[in-house]
Amino acid sequence: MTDLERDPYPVYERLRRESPVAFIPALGFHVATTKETCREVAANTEVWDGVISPAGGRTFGHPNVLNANGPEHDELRGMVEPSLQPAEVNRYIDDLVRPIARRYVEAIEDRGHADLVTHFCEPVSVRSLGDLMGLQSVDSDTLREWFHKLSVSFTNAAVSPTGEWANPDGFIPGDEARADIQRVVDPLIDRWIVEPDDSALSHWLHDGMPEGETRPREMLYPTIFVFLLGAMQEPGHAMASTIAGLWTKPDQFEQVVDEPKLIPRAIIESLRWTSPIWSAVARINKVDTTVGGTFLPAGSVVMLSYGSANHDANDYDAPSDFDLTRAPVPHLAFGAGKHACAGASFASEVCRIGLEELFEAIPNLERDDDHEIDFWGWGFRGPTELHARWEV
Ligand code: 261
Repeated sequence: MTDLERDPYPVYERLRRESPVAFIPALGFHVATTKETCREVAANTEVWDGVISPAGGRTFGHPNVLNANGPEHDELRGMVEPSLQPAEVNRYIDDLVRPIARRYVEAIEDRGHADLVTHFCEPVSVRSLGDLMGLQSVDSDTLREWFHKLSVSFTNAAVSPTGEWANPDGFIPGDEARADIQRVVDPLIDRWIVEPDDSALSHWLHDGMPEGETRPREMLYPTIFVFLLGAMQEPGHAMASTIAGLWTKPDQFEQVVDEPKLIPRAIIESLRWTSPIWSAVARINKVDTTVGGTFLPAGSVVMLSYGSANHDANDYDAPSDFDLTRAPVPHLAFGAGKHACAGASFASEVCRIGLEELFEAIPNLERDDDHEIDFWGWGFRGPTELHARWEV
């Protein structure tokens, strides 16, 4: 797991060539590694249901939007979708995100240097979603700590040969975050029950419920935890990876800073180049089936390693190069099928507006090459730090 977290690409390059759907003993389940097998498993909802990895289930509990199916999934998906539909996102996103991005740029612009992960990408990401959800009273550092702890727990996937957790203590941070979250969010829910407002969580409680009733909070919490991990962390990863990708091609970086209309293209290429949800969603088959030449008896869990699928040499020339000018072959970073990302538009817009504000305020931003850029993560992936400097 440590090798995969440092750099999953070489192992996966071999898997794509030798065994596109492979059983990984250290995980206790299969991984799908090519574009074709990931797409087939994700999209064929006749055969495949949504499921989460055992470590994911241990972290979030049931029911959550990732592992619910049928009518239960329809309800949870219907609950989270209204505020995330592209037409709705377009209505509010500028007013929501631009002031947040400006505020965090203003906090660093006179300093001449910053780690952009800690001081820009993560805070813009958590504050934008936090305010949408109704968590204005929770400071950004707390939201960052929560996603980090949930992420450690969610990706604590290794099992022993006898099927026990290899590292049971790895779940402690997630347990702490969950307790903390409930302590903070319970009183907010108490208030929203009697005083609904425009926040997403207030709508999660009230929408579609009979007059005078609210959805029980036990129905909401597992999906709240899902959001407080993936939806909080990944727009920040995407923003940071876009900057890191552009820094591998200084001429393209300069071009994008000069022409902000190219930012969406850079984000799309970055989502392919370093997919934030690299290997964190899974499916389980309802009937026996064969995918990528591997026979899978009913009840097999297959992890969709989208970060690998997006480096499939059948679809992309020189897949490990970040290149703004490559033909825009669709990527799988937001998945496919019934469980495709509900927040694709929201996340992309948070990144776009964040980068617009950063490049506009600090057009002479450059990489500080006194610091290495380290990417980390197998379940979720992005740069750990991103040191920049500029003349003030
Ligand atoms: C909102 C999406 O969040 C997740 C997606 C995949 C795995 C874990 C998550 O929290």
